[in-house]
Order: sequence, then structure tokens, then C-alpha cells
Amino acid sequence: MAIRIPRIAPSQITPPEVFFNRRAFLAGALAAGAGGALGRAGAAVLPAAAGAPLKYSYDAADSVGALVHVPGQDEKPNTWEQITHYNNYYEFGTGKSDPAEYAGQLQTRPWSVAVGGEAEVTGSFPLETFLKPYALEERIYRFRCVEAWSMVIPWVGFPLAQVLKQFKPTSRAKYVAFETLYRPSQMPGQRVPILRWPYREGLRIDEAMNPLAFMVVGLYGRVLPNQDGAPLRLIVPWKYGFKSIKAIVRIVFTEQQPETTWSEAAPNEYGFYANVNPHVPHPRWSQATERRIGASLFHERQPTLMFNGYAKEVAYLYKGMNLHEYF
Ligand SMILES: Nc1nc2c(c(=O)[nH]1)N[C@H]1C(S)=C(S)[C@@H](COP(=O)(O)O)O[C@H]1N2
Ligand SMILES: [Mo]
Repeated sequence: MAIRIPRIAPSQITPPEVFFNRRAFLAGALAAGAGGALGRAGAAVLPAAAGAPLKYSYDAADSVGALVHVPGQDEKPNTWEQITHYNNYYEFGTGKSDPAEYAGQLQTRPWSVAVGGEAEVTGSFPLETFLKPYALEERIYRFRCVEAWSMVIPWVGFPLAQVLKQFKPTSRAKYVAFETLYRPSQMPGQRVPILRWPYREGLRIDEAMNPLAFMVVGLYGRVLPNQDGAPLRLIVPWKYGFKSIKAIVRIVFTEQQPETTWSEAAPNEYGFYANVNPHVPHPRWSQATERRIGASLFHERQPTLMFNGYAKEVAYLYKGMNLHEYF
């Protein structure tokens, strides 16, 4: 397995408590405002380079870590505005602008993460305790929704593999399952049975151990906005976006493949694997091309890349599997 993620110097890595303190003023601003204030607060503190070509660096005081070189980093990242105002987050409605409008009401502190199942270490942990062991880095990844739109997003977080090292799944664990918060009082979409709540997702353990699988707490060097899955979400860049579950409160190691929300809702349309694959059409549309959010009208669609461009890094996981069957 060839993973092109160079080591980053410890000096370039920010411990989570420093990251959150440095940005406490922003968190305060976000907490104080309603959903509508989110975009304004975010815009006010955005680095000037937001949306600029990828090879910029944050100013030293604001740096959250090295720019980690992964495929996709040659592409221009989407703007803060695009990433925070074109979202899928059905807990806040099914419209693309609903999350930006309504997710501000979700209280992300206090927050705790429960870890259970087939692991040596289990329990319920305040978010601060859960995050403590991990150094934060920035990863600029392509992001591809099953609906055939895409973005390039500079996330801040830490490899999921480090979480597995921390909690030590036993040899019986073959999968890791994730669950989103269930709080209909602050997540109005959960008062409507459009999906079976809470939102659930999962990966095979070897997928979770792949260095590209990423736990996210930030965006553009800032605390993750609620509409993008604060305070903690998963990003699996070679899979369709619905695998990248938001607002995680539970992580369970299992022997059996876990039930996942979208594959349960429409098993013929959304599989457990959900690897980005131009050769496997969705039953209702082709996946051969994608629409990059913000692209010029003259370049409306671009070819979908196998495993979203991360084939070198992840293809070994699916050797011998028929990806038409395990879609
Ligand atoms: N809990 C939860 N997680 C979720 C979703 C959701 O509705 N609820 N939508 C998924 C889908 S379909 C996509 S494309 C991505 C969108 O992430 P973004 O809004 O940060 O771009 O989140 C995924 N994670
Ligand atoms: Mo999606």
C-alpha cells in the first residue's frame, strides 16, 4: 500500500486544546449568534486566502499544521461560503441551504463520545478528553456526493486509525459503526421520519485503518461550523459523502456489518461500501461525471475519478471484490 502522506514535523502539529483555545473567540461568536450569523462570523475571521489556490499557507500564528500532501491538493479548494452554505444534513432539513440556516441552534458543548463493543478500551468520554491524544493536521481532500456534485475541502482533524489505536478493537471486531446525535429539540429534521434516526454509518476495520480516513474538527483552520458536522465528523474521501457522518456521539466496534442509514432506506440505491466509482451508475443517474460546486459554466462537469482519485491509496482494500455487487 503506497500512501503519499509525508510525515509532518511535530512543530507543525497543533494539540487540540491549543486549536480550540486559539479559536475560542470564534466559538464564542458562533455560540452567540443564531444560524444566520454563522456565515457572517465565519467570513469575518476567514484568512484572506480562502478560496485561493491551494499552495498558500496560513500565517504562522493561525497555522493548524502542515499542508498534508494528498491527491487533490493541486485543485483549487472551494470557498468557505460554498463549503458552509451548500450542505447535506437532513437533521436540519433536506434543502442545501437548510443546514446553514438551522444548524446554529445545535449546542455542541457539552458533548460526549461513547465508545463500545469489541474493544479493549470502552466508555463515555467528554469531547475534550476524547480529543486530547490527537495532534491536529490539515488535509485537503476532494469530496464527492452521491448526487454527483463535488468540492475540494481543507479539513482539520486527525486520522481515524489513531482512534482505533487508542481504543484497541479486539480481533473479533471487523467493523466500526458511528452514530450521530439524536436530539430532535435542536435538530428539527429528526421530528420528521424522512430517515430512521439517529443517522448511522460504518466502515470495515481495514478501511478505518487506511491513513486517508479522517476525523474532522475544523475547516479552513477554524472550528468546524455546525452545518458541516460539528463538533466531530468523519471524512472518508474515496467514498460518497453520505459515509462521512456528522455530529458523532457513538463509536462501536462490531463483528457484523452494521446497519447504515442510507443503505437501510434504499438498499438498491445506496450500498454499504459506497466507493466513488464512475463505472457503477446510481439506479437513477450516471456517476461518470460530476459537477464541481463553483466551477465555471463552461466547465460544468468533469470526469468522476475511480475512488474519487484515491485509487493508489485504497484500491488494495477491495482486491477480488466485485464492485458492482459491493457498491
Ligand atoms: N448526520 C448526518 N451526517 C451526514 C448527512 C446527514 O444528513 N446527516 N449527510 C451526508 C451527505 S449525503 C453528505 S454529501 C455529506 C455532506 O457534508 P457537507 O455538508 O459538509 O458537505 O454529509 C454526510 N453526513
Ligand atoms: Mo451526499
